[in-house]
Amino acid sequence: MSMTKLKIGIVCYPSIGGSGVVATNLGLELAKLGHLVHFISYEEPFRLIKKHRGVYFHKVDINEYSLFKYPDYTLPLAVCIEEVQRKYKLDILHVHYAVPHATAALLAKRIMRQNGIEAPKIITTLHGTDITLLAKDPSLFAIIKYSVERSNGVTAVSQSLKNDTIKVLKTDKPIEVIYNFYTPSKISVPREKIREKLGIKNSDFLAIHLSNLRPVKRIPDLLKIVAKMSAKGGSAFGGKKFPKFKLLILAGGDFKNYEPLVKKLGIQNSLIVKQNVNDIKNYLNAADAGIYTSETESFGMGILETMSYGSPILTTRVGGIPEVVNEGKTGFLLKLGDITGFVSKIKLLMQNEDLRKQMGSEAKKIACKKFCSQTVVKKYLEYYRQIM
Ligand code: GMT
Repeated sequence: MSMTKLKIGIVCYPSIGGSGVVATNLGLELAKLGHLVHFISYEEPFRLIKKHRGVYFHKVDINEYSLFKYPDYTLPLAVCIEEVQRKYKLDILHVHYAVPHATAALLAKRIMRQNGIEAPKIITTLHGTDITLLAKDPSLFAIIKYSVERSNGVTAVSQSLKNDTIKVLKTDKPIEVIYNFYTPSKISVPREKIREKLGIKNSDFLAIHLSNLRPVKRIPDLLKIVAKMSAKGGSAFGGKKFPKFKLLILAGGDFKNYEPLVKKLGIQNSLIVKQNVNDIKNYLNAADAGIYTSETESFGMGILETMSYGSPILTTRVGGIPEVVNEGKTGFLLKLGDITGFVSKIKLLMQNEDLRKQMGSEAKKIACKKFCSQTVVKKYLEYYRQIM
């Protein structure tokens, strides 16, 4: 692969959703390889706080003109993209999440043509709900279809999402599948310390869930699983001398809407909720298994992050999840809403320490091989050159 250094623009949501995490980490990895990376968004992506060589940030200024009920983002984003292009002559503009990023990029390209500026190649990466939710909305369908089809290149984060896109957009646009990636970082607080801090005995079973708590994650299902696991005196084994079950939720959103259900189910003693934790890695490393009950998920970054620290995964067989979790090898895939199915698999892992350990190390191996930055960043670079 030729090593000419590229000038790459990255447009993404700076929020702590998976697409923002993937886009930011991709940019940082590209900069480490010597490419110049220009992030364009309304806020600095949260992992960019420390400065990195070859990484630049361009803030989109939004006009809060009082006449508008909703301040527009697409238009100022298009203007910002054109300004960046005029100054830095990007080779590639890689937008993450089609709405409204792909449309703003195409608008910017029209302004560039008007001003006699050579445009970058536009690559749109689909992340999930841009297709599975938003493109199904009649008020957005036509502009999403247009923007995806007019991009120079399109990628999807799973084969499942590629299939959804072809079906929902009724398109024959070529779509490249390039998975998400995650690079685990060094543990700074040992497992025992974290468990002690959480009041978890080493013999107890600590399940973990990491997400932005949006409705699609089906948190109520998660809480019903906890209720079944903590029936009969704190253990699902009739209170006999068995490990206690606890669930730790690392919340990237507000948990308070779920408090009434926690009270109703009486699971306060089996649940720990921590909001906006910074050192997620230390908590993932202290867990025994991950539980994810999503209704739909094009990939599931929380699942991959949990696997990366050696936990098997109990999750739903939806969307792209079966491409991330291997049934029986790195976790178990249950039917959506099958609470008892989840409970029986958790019990299985609680009673088989060796099985849990073996599945956990398999999960870590797959996470580091199939979804590591080296593999994925290389694929994106090959794709950039193919499109150029
Ligand atoms: O659509 C969302 O929920 C937001 C989006 C995001 O920005 O986190 O999540 C999607 O993109 C992630 C990164 O590619 C995927 O891991 C998530 O599975 C996907 N969410 C859904 O498909 C529901």
